[in-house]
Amino acid sequence: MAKLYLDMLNHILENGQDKSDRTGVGTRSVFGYQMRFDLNEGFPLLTTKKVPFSLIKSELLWFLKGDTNIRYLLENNNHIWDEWAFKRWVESDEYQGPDMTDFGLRANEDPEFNALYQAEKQAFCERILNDDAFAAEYGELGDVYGKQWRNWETRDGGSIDQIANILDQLRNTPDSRRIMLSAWNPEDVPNMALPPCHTMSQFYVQDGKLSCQLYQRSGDAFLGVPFNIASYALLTHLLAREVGLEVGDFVHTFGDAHIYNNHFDQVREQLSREPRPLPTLWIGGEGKSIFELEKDDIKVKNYHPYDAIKAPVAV
Ligand code: UFP
Repeated sequence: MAKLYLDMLNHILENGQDKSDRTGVGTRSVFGYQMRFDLNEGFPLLTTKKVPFSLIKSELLWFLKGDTNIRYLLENNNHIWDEWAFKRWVESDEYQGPDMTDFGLRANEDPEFNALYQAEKQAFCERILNDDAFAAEYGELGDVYGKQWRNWETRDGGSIDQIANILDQLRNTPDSRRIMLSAWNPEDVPNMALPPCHTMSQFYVQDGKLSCQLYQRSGDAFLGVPFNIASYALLTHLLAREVGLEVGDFVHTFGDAHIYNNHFDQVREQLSREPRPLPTLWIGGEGKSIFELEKDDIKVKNYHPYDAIKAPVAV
């Protein structure tokens, strides 16, 4: 697995073209790439640097519950979506604190501003946890994955539960070529802070094994992609368990696969490390449905990665 991922980094370094991008950082990029992980060879969590599985797990459980409020994530000590909620707060009329315009860029460039921003964001998170009305208003992210997966709005005012439909198809028509999960809702995209990166996936059953293919429109190969691989591998395991199938392959297909210009040193460090044996996935929670599982019901075992490698996030 690690080899497949390291090959992808190498491929982008060697064949990618320099490309400007929305964030202003600049990337080396290729258009179109694919990896295939056999989920029976171990759980594809990168070993050449430590990837925080607990964040991947609580985020996926949050999606599966159809929850779009960051409060659940904060209760699970997961801060990966904070900035998006914080942005809506500081841009609201109610916000009276210090000027937070362009906080992402400024925090990277100015240590003094960064301290102010971190304090302001921490106060925001505490208020989300402790104030119900505030959380209902400002913890809400709106039309993100959980909404599209479980409550896709229809023209007639109803909603579609794509995950329930997938489970239904896996049980009743496993040969179907229509077992799709879409997060890309063209009507909602213009109003989204971050249009879905994992846009669409398809499920496939052969010989009692469930495989999944993801089309990811945009992949930050160093920071985002290791998360995305583990997240969809976990989703495949959870869906398979729910309907009594084994797991097959996770096929990861990309549109724009890129390495940011300020990640090259980290990528070289990554490439110098020899992969270690993959961990395995344990799922407990006997009798609980996929929608009821909690973070303690899911664990990776025998995960012995190299140290984490820090890199700036492009926002
Ligand atoms: N990104 C990922 N995976 C994710 C996610 C974001 O790689 O799950 F949410 C990266 C891809 C890209 C940036 O570098 O975040 C999103 O920017 P854009 O919308 O311009 O593609």
